[in-house]
Amino acid sequence: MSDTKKWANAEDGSFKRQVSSFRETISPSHAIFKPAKGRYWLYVSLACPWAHRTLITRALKGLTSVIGVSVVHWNMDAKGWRFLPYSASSADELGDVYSPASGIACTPTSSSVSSVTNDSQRLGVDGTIEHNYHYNRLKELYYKAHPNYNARFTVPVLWDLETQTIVNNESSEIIRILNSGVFDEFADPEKNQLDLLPKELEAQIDEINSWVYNTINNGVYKAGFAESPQVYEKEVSSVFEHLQKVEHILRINYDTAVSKYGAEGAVSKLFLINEQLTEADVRLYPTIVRFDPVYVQHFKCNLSTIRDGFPMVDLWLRNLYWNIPAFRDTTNFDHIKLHYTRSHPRVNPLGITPLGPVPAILPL
Ligand SMILES: N[C@@H](CCC(=O)N[C@@H](CS)C(=O)NCC(=O)O)C(=O)O
Repeated sequence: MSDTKKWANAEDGSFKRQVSSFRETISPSHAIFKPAKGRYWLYVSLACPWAHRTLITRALKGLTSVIGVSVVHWNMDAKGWRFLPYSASSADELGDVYSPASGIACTPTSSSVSSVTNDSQRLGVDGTIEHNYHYNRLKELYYKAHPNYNARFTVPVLWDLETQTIVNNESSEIIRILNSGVFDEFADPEKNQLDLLPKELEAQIDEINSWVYNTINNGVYKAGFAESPQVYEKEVSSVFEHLQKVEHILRINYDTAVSKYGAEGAVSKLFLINEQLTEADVRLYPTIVRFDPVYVQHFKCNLSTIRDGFPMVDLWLRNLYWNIPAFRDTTNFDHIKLHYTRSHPRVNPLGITPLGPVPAILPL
């Protein structure tokens, strides 16, 4: 739904996120959902930070040829997410469903983004068709899975093509399924060794995820959708307080890495935990990469930009984006900017998309 009123608690003006409904897993011992190549499908928005986690994890784990992807149009209108219309000619240009972002090029923002209209239908640019049933709307998949479904029609969706239902629509669980190793035998052998959630770091990762989710990932939404100045001020202060906490963690890790590898070598070792890429980085990145292009102005998180106020967070961001293809190849600044600025009429009634920042992300 594009109307943010539906999200908010009317009494105190604060934003409450709905709990996801489909919570199954995939494993060899599961009665229904067994691992297999080509059996599962992801439905995502390139704008949505929760869906972005799943695309990054799929690419990092070498699963792009195992799980296909369809991408919704960036504009979420009053009826929710939609796909590009199917036609015989669109079928000839299906796009590469096994690429990191389903064949949609992920480049820095195009300068003409502000003049793109909400009904733009550029196949493989504004989105893809729905490849499996040629549906027009994401909600049709939810109704196919559950004819009486009565909650929100959210992305990401992990779909089972065999039983034609939703396995899971909670991104934090989808990324754990993808990381769990159940698809390793089908994965790109160069990537299937990576474990984003090593047992010995699990408690530390969970601890970071918990405050990062509440105060940063969801914090920017609580600030941006607040319906009273008091709630807004409380939430935006908390966002920046916790960005400072991230800055502090990364500063310590960076100084340690500099003492071992020198200033240049340290950059590629910069992660939230030790010198290791983990789920904690994957879950923080989608929010930070959207921060300067969108959250600063659209959600009024403007006490500072990342690039001006948080040098370590910015360096961490640029390392992930420029040095690890799974992050860059799934980051589409056009979808990110167009989606937020055109899909929240209560926040931005005229739907004018700001031109900056230029560039959307600084070079390394
Ligand atoms: N808990 C879900 C949240 C997903 C979510 O809120 N997705 C938003 C896009 S960023 C959505 O699809 N909203 C559609 C709607 O609420 O109508 C997850 O992390 O997977």
